[in-house]
Amino acid sequence: MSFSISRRATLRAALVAGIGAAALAGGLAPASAQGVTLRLSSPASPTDQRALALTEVFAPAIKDVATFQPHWNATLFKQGTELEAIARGNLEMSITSAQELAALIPAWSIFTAGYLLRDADHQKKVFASDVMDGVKKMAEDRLGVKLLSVMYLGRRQVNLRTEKEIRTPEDMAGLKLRMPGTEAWLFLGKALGANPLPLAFTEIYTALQSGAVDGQDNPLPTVRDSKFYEVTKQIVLTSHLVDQNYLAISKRVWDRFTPAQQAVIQKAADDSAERGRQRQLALEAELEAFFKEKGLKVYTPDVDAFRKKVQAEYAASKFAADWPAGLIDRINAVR
Ligand code: KDO
Repeated sequence: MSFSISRRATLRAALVAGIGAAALAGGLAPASAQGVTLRLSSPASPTDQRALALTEVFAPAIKDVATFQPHWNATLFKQGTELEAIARGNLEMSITSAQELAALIPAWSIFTAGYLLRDADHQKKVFASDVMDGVKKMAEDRLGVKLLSVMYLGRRQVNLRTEKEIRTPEDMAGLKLRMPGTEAWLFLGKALGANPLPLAFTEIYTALQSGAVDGQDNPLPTVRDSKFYEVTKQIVLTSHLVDQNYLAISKRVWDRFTPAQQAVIQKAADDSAERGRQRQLALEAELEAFFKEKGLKVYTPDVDAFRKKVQAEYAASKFAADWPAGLIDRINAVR
C-alpha cells in the first residue's frame, strides 16, 4: 500500500471533517455496553509479545464487560489503515503508533524522532505524564481515538541480508532499507543514512528472501518472532528508536461504557502492557546470543555517530516546525 502525499492530505481532511460531523451529531446514544465486541486489527503476529499479552491478560480481564476479538497479521485491515477504520466506525481497537498518528496529526511527529526516548521506563513515564496530554486530546477530538496504554515494542535495530560491516551512517549509503509506509518512518530510514523503501510489515520476510530489500529495522523480539534471522546475515545494534505502540480504542465505543466498566478496561490495558513490556525486555537481554548461534553477526556500531546524524536530521526537518516549544526538554526532564 503506498499513499501519495496528496492522497494522504485529502484523506486526512476528509477524515477529520467526517469525525467532526459525527462528534457534532453527539455520536451514538449512551447505552449499556453489554454484548460489545471489541475487534482489534494489527499486523502483529499472534505469537508477538504484545499479542500474547492482549490474548492472555487483556481479554480475560475484560470478559464481563466486552468480548475481545483480535485479528492478527493484518487479516482484517491493512497496516496503516486501522485509525481510519476506527474513525469510520468499522473497527473498535488497534495497536497504533506515533508514526501512524503523525500522518493525520502532525504534532505527533515529535514522538517518531530517533534517539528521543531513553529506554522502556522513560517511555512508560512519558506516556503517564502530562507531557502527552495535548497530543492525546488531539487524537480523541480529531480522530475519535482514545489511547489506553503504551506497549513497549523494543529498541529498533538495523537487520541486513548484506555482509558489509556497518560502523557509521555513511556505511548505510545505498542500502535499500525497508521501513513501514508512513512519511515519518521513511524519514527515519533516510536519517539513518539508508535508502528507505515503504513496505507492509507482512511483506518483509519475502522481500528479504528475494533481495527486493537489503534489510529492515525492528527490535530483536520481532526479528525472532517473524523469523527475519532466517533470511538475514547481521544485526547492527543502532538502538535508533525506543519503539512504542499504543493500545487504541474508539472514543465513541469507550464513551458508551460506564465509569466502572471503563476502569476495568483501563486496568486490563495497563496490566497487559506491563506484561508485554517485561517479556520484551527479557527477550532483548537474551536474543543476541540466540542470533549468534543462528550464524548472524551481531555487533554495536558507532552509536554516537548514528545519534548525532539522526538528531541533526530531525532538528533541521520540517517535522520540528510542528513541535511545541520546549516539549523536547519536557520529555528529557521526565525521570
Ligand atoms: C513495522 O512495520 O516495522 C512495525 O514494527 C511498526 C510498528 O509500529 C508496528 O506497526 C509493528 O510493525 C507491527 O505491530 C508488527 O509488529
